[in-house]
Amino acid sequence: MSASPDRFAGHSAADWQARDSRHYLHPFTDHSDLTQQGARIIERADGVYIYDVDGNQILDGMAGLWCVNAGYGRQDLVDAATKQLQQLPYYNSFFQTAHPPAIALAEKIAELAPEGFERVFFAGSGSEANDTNIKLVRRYWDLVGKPHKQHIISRKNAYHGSTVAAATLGGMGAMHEQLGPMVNFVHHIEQPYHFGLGQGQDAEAFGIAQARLLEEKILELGADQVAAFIGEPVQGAGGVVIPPSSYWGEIQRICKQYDILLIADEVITGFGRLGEWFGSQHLDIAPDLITFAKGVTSGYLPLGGSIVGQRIGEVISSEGGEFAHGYTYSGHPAACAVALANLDALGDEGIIDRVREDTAPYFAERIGSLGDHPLVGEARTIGLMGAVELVADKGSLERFHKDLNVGSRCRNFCFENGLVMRAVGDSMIIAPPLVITRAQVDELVEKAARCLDLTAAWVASAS
Ligand code: PXG
Repeated sequence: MSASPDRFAGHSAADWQARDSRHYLHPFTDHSDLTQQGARIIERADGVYIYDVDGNQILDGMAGLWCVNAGYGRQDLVDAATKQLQQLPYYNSFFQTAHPPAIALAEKIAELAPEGFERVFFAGSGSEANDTNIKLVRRYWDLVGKPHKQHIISRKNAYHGSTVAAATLGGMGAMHEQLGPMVNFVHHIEQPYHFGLGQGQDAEAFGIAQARLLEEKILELGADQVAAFIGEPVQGAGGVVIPPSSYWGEIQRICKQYDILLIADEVITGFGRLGEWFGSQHLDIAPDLITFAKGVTSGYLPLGGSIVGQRIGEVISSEGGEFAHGYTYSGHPAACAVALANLDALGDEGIIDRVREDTAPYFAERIGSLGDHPLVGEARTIGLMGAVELVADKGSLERFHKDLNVGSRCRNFCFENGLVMRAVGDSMIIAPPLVITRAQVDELVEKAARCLDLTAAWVASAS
């Protein structure tokens, strides 16, 4: 084989931007903006830093898209993929076949998951995993003779993915508008967002009240019609909504009382983000299904899936014949091999332990200090997830007018100053790779503070 020239080297940012805007339809992107402004072309990465095609170093405060838990540039993950691609690049698990990487990964995930989770169904993404969950739940209720239990309750601003069913499960208004007539079995209740919805109320009482909205919805629909409740332990894309500590206990009481299955969507909170393998362990949640993706491979290759608890797992695997569901890439061998290497790294190198014992408390203290900034109404964290709420008036906590797009401005200042911080409206979101050090947390917070100053100056000049 002759060595091929590096087809990606030697092109300018302007060249990539022109080719990009001609041919590449991006996810969640306004293409007229893209054509005008040009995409930011990211070329390489190492540790917690990404580098654009002009060589600028940017601290990745979002771990890619909440996924690069073990950090960039890990040769062991690359080696695991290479070795598996050489040995068996693809085979499926349909029709009574299997291969070692998928079997070993299912076993490993069962070992790490909370007690009672013994089985794993693989998908290619979090969206596909949540589609799988809908079918698992349906199948379960059919097999136990309660086929009318079909409705699923979710929450506003939840993010459960982008396929038609997963977007329907999610509670993103802008996505629903483009879906048109919605799949009609999903219902959304308000979220436990204390800063946004519970100002002036005792947080724990607010948590109970928001959980009771589930009970109200179940009673409205009829418990015999409701299959499941789905929730992210901590809502991520919806703005790092950390529920009051009363919330999940009450949700679980309600699920139990009305015999409703509980799905914990751990696509973001799984694999160490909260300092435990799963967010359910950190928040004391006992779900029936756990959705995972992202951090399982630290994003090096695409992989997702559902971890199936005993109640559903025993029925699905012992009754009713074939479960008519699966994806070509369910349990892709290279993705599974990378996941195994990644989980070894997260565990054996003490990365998750360090989050729990050291970096998360430090992150809480340092991000918390941004709460003193005149533009900030609240700065909150859990594990290595954080949100900084931008407000027009620090005294009354009044928000900015939506059309000012203050959050997007702040995000742009961040990018220009070497930091990725995402904007959800006017909530600035942070979720760095789990390997971030204290010194890098300092760097992140210093850059964020500078960008808050720049944003405040821009607001003053705009008003
Ligand atoms: N569940 C949760 C909780 C997620 O955060 C998905 C499911 C879907 O996963 P896939 O692999 O199908 O994308 C996600 C994905 C953002 C953002 O802007 C968040 C996600 C994806 C894209 C953007 O915060 N989360």
